[in-house]
Amino acid sequence: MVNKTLVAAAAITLSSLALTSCGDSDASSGTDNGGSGDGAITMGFAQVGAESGWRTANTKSIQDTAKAEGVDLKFTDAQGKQENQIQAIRSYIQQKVDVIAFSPVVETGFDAVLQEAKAANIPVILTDRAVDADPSLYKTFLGSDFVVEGEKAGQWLVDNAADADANGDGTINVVQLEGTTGAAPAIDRAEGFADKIAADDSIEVTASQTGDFTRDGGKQVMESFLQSDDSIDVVFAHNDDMGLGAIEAIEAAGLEPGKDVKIITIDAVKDGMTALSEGKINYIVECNPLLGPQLMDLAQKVLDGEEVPARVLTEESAFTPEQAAEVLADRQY
Ligand code: GZL
Ligand code: ZN
Repeated sequence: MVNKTLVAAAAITLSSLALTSCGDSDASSGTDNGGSGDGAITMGFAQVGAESGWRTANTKSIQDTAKAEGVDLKFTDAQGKQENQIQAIRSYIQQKVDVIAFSPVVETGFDAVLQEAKAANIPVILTDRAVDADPSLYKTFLGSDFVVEGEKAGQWLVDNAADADANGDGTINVVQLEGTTGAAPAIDRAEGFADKIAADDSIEVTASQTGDFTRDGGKQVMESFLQSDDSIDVVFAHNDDMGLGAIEAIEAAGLEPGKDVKIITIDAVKDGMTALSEGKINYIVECNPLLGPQLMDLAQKVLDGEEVPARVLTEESAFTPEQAAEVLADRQY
């Protein structure tokens, strides 16, 4: 049986961290592996936060699928803080869940807690973002290829360079709104984008700063870019939310987003696709957040002792304004 005092102490510590947790947090109901005792899988999921439309859609997919498939899901929102994610994973180890899954807020600093999970014989599944850690510490990594996403964004700009020089000064002046510093999507999308635009030396990233994947962050950084540079042609935002914030700043500066300043973003959430269909964004590279079904399927296979691929890629596309208008109605997120 799980040691109730220990679990109670862990639960108190976690709640004092103002972590939001839902699902059945009463581990004492379980068998000695912390499971719900009726053979269902008990999964501990440590989520990054609720920073963007993508993240909330990702959370919904995981929670809805767990419910539909009878997985006993313990869920925490780390509010963007790595120490909260590590605490949550430690609490799942103490609760002896069957499997742990999480999306690492940043790439580094998870080795120790992954070692602890391995020592406790609890398999770990990475979803969405990667870690810089020994791959033997997790069973598989389910998520997008962020470098390819950055390459798709860069390639679109190279293919559309002719009308990207809005101010006609012969250079295509790009400002970049980066995702969370140290996060795999921020690092990889910047890398992929830079690789592709290198093909055209009239395209130059003249400023680049993190907006932390939030709408407000994108707006504030774009305001500062506009104050210091009146020749911006293109904004490359690592996610729709920062692109939507940039639109607010561009309009406040009396400029027309999508025309005076071209905008390229990544995610393809509903609000982004709506702005794209209105021509305020020029191109969106999709990053699929609906990882719930694949995650629960992988967890079942891992617990059945089946071999799973070390890397499972998600299917995703990219959209122009015309294409967005066609698909907007039946988008799931
Ligand atoms: C990408 C995901 C990123 C999204 C952002 O898979 O990690 O984090 O692009 C989200 O919207 O905040
Ligand atoms: Zn120009």
